[in-house]
Amino acid sequence: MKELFLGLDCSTQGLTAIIIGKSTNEIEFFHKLDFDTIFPQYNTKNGVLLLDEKTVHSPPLMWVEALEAIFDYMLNNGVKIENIRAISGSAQQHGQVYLNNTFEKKLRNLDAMLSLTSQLEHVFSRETSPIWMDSSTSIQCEEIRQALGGKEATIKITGSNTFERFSGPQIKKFYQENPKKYSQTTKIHLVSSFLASILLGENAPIDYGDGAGMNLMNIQKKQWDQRAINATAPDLKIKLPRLCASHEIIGKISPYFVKRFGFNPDTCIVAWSGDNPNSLIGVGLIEKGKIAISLGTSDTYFSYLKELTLDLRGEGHVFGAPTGDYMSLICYKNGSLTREHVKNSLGLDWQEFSRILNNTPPGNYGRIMLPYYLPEIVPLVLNPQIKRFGFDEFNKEGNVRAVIEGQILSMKLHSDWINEAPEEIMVTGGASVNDEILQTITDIFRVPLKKLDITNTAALGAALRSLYSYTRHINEKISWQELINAHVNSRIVKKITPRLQYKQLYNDMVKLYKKHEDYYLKRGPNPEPFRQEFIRKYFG
Ligand code: ADP
Ligand code: XUL
Repeated sequence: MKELFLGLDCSTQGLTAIIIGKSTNEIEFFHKLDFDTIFPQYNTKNGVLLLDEKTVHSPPLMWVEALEAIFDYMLNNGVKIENIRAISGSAQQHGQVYLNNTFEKKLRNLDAMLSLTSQLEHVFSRETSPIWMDSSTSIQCEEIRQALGGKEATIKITGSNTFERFSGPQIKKFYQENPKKYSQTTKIHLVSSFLASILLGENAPIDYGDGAGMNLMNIQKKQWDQRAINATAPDLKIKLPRLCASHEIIGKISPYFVKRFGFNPDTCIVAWSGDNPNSLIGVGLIEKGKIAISLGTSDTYFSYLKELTLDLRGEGHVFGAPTGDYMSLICYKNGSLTREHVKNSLGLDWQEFSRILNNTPPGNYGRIMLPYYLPEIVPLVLNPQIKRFGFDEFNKEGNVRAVIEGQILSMKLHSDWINEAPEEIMVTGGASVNDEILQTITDIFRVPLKKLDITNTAALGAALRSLYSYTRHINEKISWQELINAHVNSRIVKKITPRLQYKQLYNDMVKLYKKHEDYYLKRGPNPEPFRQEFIRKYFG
């Protein structure tokens, strides 16, 4: 009998399941449900409800329905569900789920003859959940930051400056705008701990990885910080689940799943975490020297930290890593959806997009794009607009290369606080299938880049975390290194190396990009003379 380990990933656009075995490195099962396609009744686009430009929510009941649907799919597609020994999960970070006083009772008394969705329909004290794409809480960010003693103090306490999408400012806004509904809320979960609770049949804890994305957890002590809680909303402490280590087995699977889908009653549920901490494991970052870039709905740049290293400038974050250490992260909202917008507005498919990228020269004849199609997190841009310098929106060649170079130059520019120069970059996420985009990343960062044969490393990381915790549980310890060698390093299928002839060009272009950013965002000097000089030097 093959023992199986399940990792789930509830991302912005879909729910993915990956099953791995203990002794082989095969992926035993993979399936992804796309929210918009499978559940049109929730009216989401790319998994979200755009309530206005700054207010972005998702329906939490859709996540419940997706969980149910993926288990149905597994049941109908020959997965030996009874052999699954442990389950862990991953979810988009920061989003909150607001629950009323019926939630836990419902979870404890689920009827296996009825659907999860019908039984959990009325457990929400807020029907939609603000997610990481929401940028509507600048006022609350300022209020919390002031109450905690300013930016630096906030970073030292919580690991990050206050950010619009972080759970604390979002909770504060809900309390200020809907005090009655806030008082009817008995639990506030993250997406990760909410889904873990359903599997567990009771309120699940929040792990140190996802908890650090709330502006509520003390990053040194890994406990809820009373000052941050006081700065956020009254009676908040009792509404929050407890915090736990990411490797904790938080209990056995709820009887509902045993009866309805045939799980073994001893199936262990391992704490869920955020998609980025899960991906840290899924791409094998358990030591210094490597970084990862994830090109999913968001683009993220992250690395493993042995010691707590804060970004006092305030653009980056520090989260708990699944290994018990830390990780650094920078998140860009203008990731895949912005690339898609440019592609679609030019009437291209991905193949044509890649061909154009391949046929246009690095440096793009000095064309610069500030790619703010959506409000941006880093640098902070609340009123988005794509800015083009030296070309217009109809120029196919110009736009394709400019959006990719703009995104990557910005990433290079804003990641220099992580002062360790990486030796290699692991890439992951949906857009990492695109080798032309990857070539631009390696050229700009001047570091070799590796990718795996799968793009959902958050789900793989969750599956690995379930295996890791289970083996500790049965006293059969496997180290992280052994697991990563077997399940991650063996999946590396491609290495792309930088073209050194573009070293000086991209050195100059990062500086040129910064001048354009400063001009647009900080009223810096007109960058046009510098752009002309760049054109003369490289394309004259
Ligand atoms: P998430 O996990 O955040 O839901 P994924 O990591 O699955 O998202 O990435 C989905 C994105 O991948 C899509 O929005 C799409 O833009 C992008 N994508 C898919 N194929 C390509 C491609 N060939 N080139 C560039 N981007 C792609
Ligand atoms: C990280 C972030 C996003 C989400 C969605 O801080 O906001 O990466 O986790 O994937």
